[in-house]
Order: sequence, then structure tokens, then C-alpha cells
Amino acid sequence: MALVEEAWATRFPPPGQGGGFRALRDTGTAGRTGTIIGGSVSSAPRQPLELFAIDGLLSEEERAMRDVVRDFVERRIKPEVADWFEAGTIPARELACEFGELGVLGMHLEGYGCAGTNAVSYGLAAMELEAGDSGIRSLVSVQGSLAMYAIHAFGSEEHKEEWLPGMAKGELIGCFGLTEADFGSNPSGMRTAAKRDGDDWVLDGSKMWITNGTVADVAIVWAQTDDGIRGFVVPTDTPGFSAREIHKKLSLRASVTAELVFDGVRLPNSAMLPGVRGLKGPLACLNEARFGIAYGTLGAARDCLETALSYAIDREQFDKPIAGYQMTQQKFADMTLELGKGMLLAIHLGRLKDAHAITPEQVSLGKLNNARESLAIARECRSILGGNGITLEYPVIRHMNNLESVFTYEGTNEMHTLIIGQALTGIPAFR
Ligand code: TGC
Ligand code: FAD
Repeated sequence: MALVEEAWATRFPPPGQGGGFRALRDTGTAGRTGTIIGGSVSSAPRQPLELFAIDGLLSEEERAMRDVVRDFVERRIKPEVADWFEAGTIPARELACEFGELGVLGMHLEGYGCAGTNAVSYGLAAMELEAGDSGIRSLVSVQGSLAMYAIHAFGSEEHKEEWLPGMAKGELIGCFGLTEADFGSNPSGMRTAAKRDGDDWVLDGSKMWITNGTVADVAIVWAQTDDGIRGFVVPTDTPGFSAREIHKKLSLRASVTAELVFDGVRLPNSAMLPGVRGLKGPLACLNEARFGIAYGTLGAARDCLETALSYAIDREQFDKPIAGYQMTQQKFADMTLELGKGMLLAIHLGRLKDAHAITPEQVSLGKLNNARESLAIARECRSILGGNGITLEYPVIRHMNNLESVFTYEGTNEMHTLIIGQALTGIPAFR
């Protein structure tokens, strides 16, 4: 059983039935309702999210799962990721298998070898992975939330049995091709097309900026057909399929990004995802990944903030720690507020998702706010590290550069602003 699954299987009582706040109250750590714990502000440094007592909002099993992933990231990712980033390469296959053992690939999906956790646990895992590196979280979220989710939600039983168990183990890697060079924010204009030829489909076109593209065994490709946009399950060894890695990136360097080309790729009728037609298919997959990003970005921001805090406490200028200056403390207080508010929003969205009550607009609130604020936190932390802030000796500029991609992918800041604008006014302003 994968580690995450084991933690989940422990099945501690959910909040309100012995876990969460009630457990804290019963053990006397939360004080009585209406009382304020302690009479003064502690002079011992505290971590930002501790100030918000976030752990009290999580069940024991959610905390246990988060800690399993955090431990893996500390041991396996953090010691190596700066070198991967500098080299612009990752051991993707090796990592995928390790993530499979950990149980985080498609962890919120039910059956077919997936762990079947709740949405909050999935979000917390994304957060811990992105505290390592956004590129590492991307590997996992493209696999689970985009490629596996598309098959799980819209695939035939044969698709699910053929692909999902191997993908959950990390033995098979997936990618998700929606964006094209000329159609990013507006995927409805895509030119990649699948045409009928007898019983087969023939796929022609290309996709751009595809995470995991050159290491994938299977690509979920969205294409125009006579019947509107449809999704296709494309084994990457099919003749006519090729992938070319995109180099010279200054962001998401510990991630594989590729262009996919389809040159007369012949596919059987059964390659089409039968469960959805139209742009709502890929957009439904994006809801899953955007939800994970609302949590994930906070992991990168938390790592920046913790790094900057410890740096500022140690670093002396004018004979005292730079953390002792009011302007630095204002920066830390403001960043902690944004991190904590982002976390409260993410947990709220997670609870809505677990209650099957979340809407796409609400996912946009999380993606927009948390990507934007995490990027702002990373930039501020970079300045606190001074000259040291520009080297890979510290994780901050790596997170900062990565978050530039995260700000853009899965819907840019502007697209999510317009989604929220449409929800508020009823007027679409995309065109
Ligand atoms: P529009 O006319 O609004 O909608 C078309 C159909 O889709 C439905 N719909 C949704 N369904 C599910 N979830 C959503 N979030 C949905 N949003 C819309 C809608 O109801 C309609 O259904 P129907 O039945 O009427 O046909 O479509 P539009 O062409 O006006 O586009 C709207 C817009 C701009 C919001 C959309 O195109 C968009 O979100 N653009 C951004 C594209 C984007 O996010 N691309 C991401 C590519 S994948 C990626 O970046 C992976 S990064 C790696 C990683 O994740 O780590
Ligand atoms: P454009 O759409 O050209 O946007 C450029 C600018 O114009 C943005 O600021 C945008 O907000 C603004 N703009 C566009 N339209 C409007 C408007 N109507 N109103 C106001 N402003 C507007 N895609 C996939 O399908 N699969 C993947 O796995 C994947 N992985 C990625 C990995 C990385 C590292 C990156 C960088 C991208 C990835 N993408 C992937 C693509 C990503 O989703 C797109 O880059 C993103 O959707 C934006 O599209 P674009 O780059 O074409 O920018």
C-alpha cells in the first residue's frame, strides 16, 4: 500500500466527531471557548502558518498525509532540486515511480490503484510538493489532475483499465495537450484536428508548452472534429507522434516542457474519450489542476517566507539583525497575512470541493489570489536576502522564477480575473 494511502486508511475521526478542533479542545491545547491563550506575545520566533493555527482546521489524517509528503520532499527533493534546476533537467521516470510509491499520483481519484483521498489532502500534498519546487508539483499534477483525471472522468472502462493503474504507480507518464502556439488563453480556436478515415481517426496539428511532453507514454490530446472539440488518448509511440523539448527556459527548469507534433497520427475509433464533447471537457480537467495550484503556490511562498525569516534573524547590518528593523518586520507581517489568508481560502475551497459544492468561479478565486500573492511574497523575500537572494544557494529566486510560469499557466491572471468578472456582472468580457 502506498504511504499516502496508508496514512489515509488510518481513518481518524473527521472534524466534529473527535478530530479537528474537538480533539484539540479535549486535550486542552485550544483553551476554552472565548478565552485568549497566554497573556503576551511570545518572543520566540514562530513560523507564519503557526500564527494562524492552521493545523487545527485539518483532521489528523490530513495532517498525517501532509507530513508523509513533507518528509519525502525534505529527503528526496530539496537536497537535489537546485542542481536539477540549474542543469535544466529532472530524473522524471525515477521520480514518477517514487511518487507512485508515495501514492500521490491521482491520489484524489477513486479506484484503479489510486489512493482515493479527499480534496483537502490532495491540496496539502500539492502544497508540500511545491515547497520543493513548482516543477515537481507540475509533474505530479499534470499526471494526476489532467491526464489521469481526463481518463477517469471521461474515458471508457477500457481506457481506465489500460492506463490508470500504471499511471498511479508512476510506471506510465501522461501529458495533457490543450494549448497551441497560437491558442493559449483562447483554446476554443485550436487548429489541431482529428478527421474520420474509415473506422479510424487521423490526427494532425501541434501543441505547445506541454508539461511531461517528451517523457510521456500517453498524451491526452484535445482536437477539433466534425462533432466539436473531443479528447483523444494517444500512446506516444504511435507513428506520426513526435515531441521536442523546449529549452532556454528561465522558469520551471526542473520540469519537462515540450512541443507535440501530430503528423497523420492514425488512431482507432476507441481512442476518443467517449464521456465529453466540447471545450467543457478540457476545462473540467483544468478545474482539478487549478484547485491543486491554489494550494501548491502557497507551498512555494511558505518556503520563501521561512527562508527569508531565518535569514533575516541571522543576517546583521548596522550591528543588528535585519529582522530587527521595523521595515523588515512590516514586510514579514504583510507576507504572513497574505500567506495565511491564502491558506484559509484554500482550505475553504477544499471543504467545498469535498462537499461537491465548489464552482469553477470559486476555483478561479483560489488560483488567481494564491498564484498572485505567492509570486509577490517570493519577490519580497528575494529582496530581503539581498545579494544572496539571486543565487540558487537559497530556494527563493528559484521559487520566484517558477511562480512566473504558475501565474501564467492554468489560466493567466487576466483570464481568472475575467472569469470572476463574468460571475459578478453576468457579462463575459473575454472577446
Ligand atoms: P465558454 O464559452 O465560456 O465555455 C465553453 C464551455 O465550457 C464550459 N465551461 C466550463 N466547464 C467546466 N469547467 C470550467 N471551468 C468551465 N468554463 C467554461 C461552459 O459552460 C461551456 O459549456 P457548453 O456546454 O455551453 O459548451 O468558453 P470560452 O471559449 O469563452 O473560454 C472561456 C475561458 C477563457 C475562461 C477559457 O477558455 C479558459 O479558461 N482559458 C484559459 C486556458 C487555460 O487555462 N489553459 C491551460 C492549459 S493546461 C496548463 O496550463 C497546464 S500547466 C501545468 C500544470 O498544471 O502544472
Ligand atoms: P496568451 O494567451 O497569448 O496571453 C498573453 C497575455 O495576453 C497574457 O497576459 C494574457 O492574460 C493576455 N490576454 C490574452 N487574452 C486576453 C483577453 N481577452 N483579455 C485580457 N488579456 C488577455 N498547456 C497545456 O495545454 N498543457 C500543459 O501541460 C502546459 N504546461 C505548461 C508549462 C509551462 C512551463 C508553461 C509556461 C505553460 C504551459 N502550458 C500548458 C500553457 C499555458 O496554459 C499557457 O501558456 C497559458 O494558458 C497562456 O497562453 P499563452 O502563453 O498563449 O499566452
